Amino acid sequence: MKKILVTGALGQIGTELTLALRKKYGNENVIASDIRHKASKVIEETGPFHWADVTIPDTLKHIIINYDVDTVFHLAAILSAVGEKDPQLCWNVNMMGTINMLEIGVKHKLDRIIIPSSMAVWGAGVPQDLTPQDSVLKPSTMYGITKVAGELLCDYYVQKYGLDCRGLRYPGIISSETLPGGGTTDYAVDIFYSAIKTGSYSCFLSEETMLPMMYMPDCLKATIDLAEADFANLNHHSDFNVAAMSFTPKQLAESIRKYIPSFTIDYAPDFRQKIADSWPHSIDDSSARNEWGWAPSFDLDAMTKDMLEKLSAKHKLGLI
Ligand code: NAD
Ligand code: AKB
Repeated sequence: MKKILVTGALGQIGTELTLALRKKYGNENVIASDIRHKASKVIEETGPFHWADVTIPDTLKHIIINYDVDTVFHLAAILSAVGEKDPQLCWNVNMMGTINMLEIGVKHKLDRIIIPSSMAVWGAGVPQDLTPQDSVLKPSTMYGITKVAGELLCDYYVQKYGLDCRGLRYPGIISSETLPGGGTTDYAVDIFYSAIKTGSYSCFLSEETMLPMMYMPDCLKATIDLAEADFANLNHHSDFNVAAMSFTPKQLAESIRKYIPSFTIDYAPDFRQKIADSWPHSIDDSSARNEWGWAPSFDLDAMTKDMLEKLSAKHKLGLI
């Protein structure tokens, strides 16, 4: 990994992944790209940023040729809640973006491409507790459908063209730097901003909705560790289950109350409840642990403490 392109680099994960990769591989060696024209100050100040639409392959090829890119982290996507509001957009960005990236990978002989998947690949027909690695994939959302098809496409390109393509099924990601982009697990980020700013939160999922989640430092570690793993040791490629913790909105509120005792929460479930109900409660990630040594560091209370400290500091500075 000498020259790296990150697509969707202004998103929740892309922003922090770009910064982590720049720290590790050198600022000039990590090119950020997104369909949004204006990058955040920190992304623009620390390295190259280019506009690119993943549905238009020439915009990607241009960067790959100019910078002699050998590795791509393909993060541009439309997430579950936005995807249910505009299924065609979700299909177009997620599927065209993925196949364009894979085709470029073959034609430009890229060393490797990392394409995240999601726990949204699951739906009916699997155990919701400790959902296994190799299982029935029958999602009920357009987003989930694109994630299943994306995994299958990656595995096809591995087998047919020998392309090195890897991916992992993230649970809901919680972070303090960039707001999430329109998913069903966004409540678990929003709740912290509300706790700091107003001391109360109205949750769009019901209090007992148990979902797998992961704190951003673990997400970055998982992504970079998988990207750096020896391909020869991997039996799976595009679909590694990864897990860190599972909790309900009620349990998250209780964790926040350990630090802000007056915090209050109420529940007003909306269309996202149905999506959440179709996803696992917890995930079996033993293949990731065995094949590339995955192990998370943050549990619920450790994450809550860190999120509240980071957001309180930003709030005092008037940044949120
Ligand atoms: P996000 O919505 O925060 O960011 C996605 C980025 O893609 C945005 O900055 C957006 O501007 C950009 N984008 C949209 N359409 C584009 C296009 N046509 N061309 C180029 N860029 C475009 O998403 P995220 O949370 O950072 O997710 C990154 C990846 O991780 C996605 O594949 C997502 O499915 C996966 N994932 C995320 C989570 C999570 O909780 N954040 C969980 C599971 C999987
Ligand atoms: C979403 O809620 O859509 C994402 C995901 C789990 O893929 N956070």
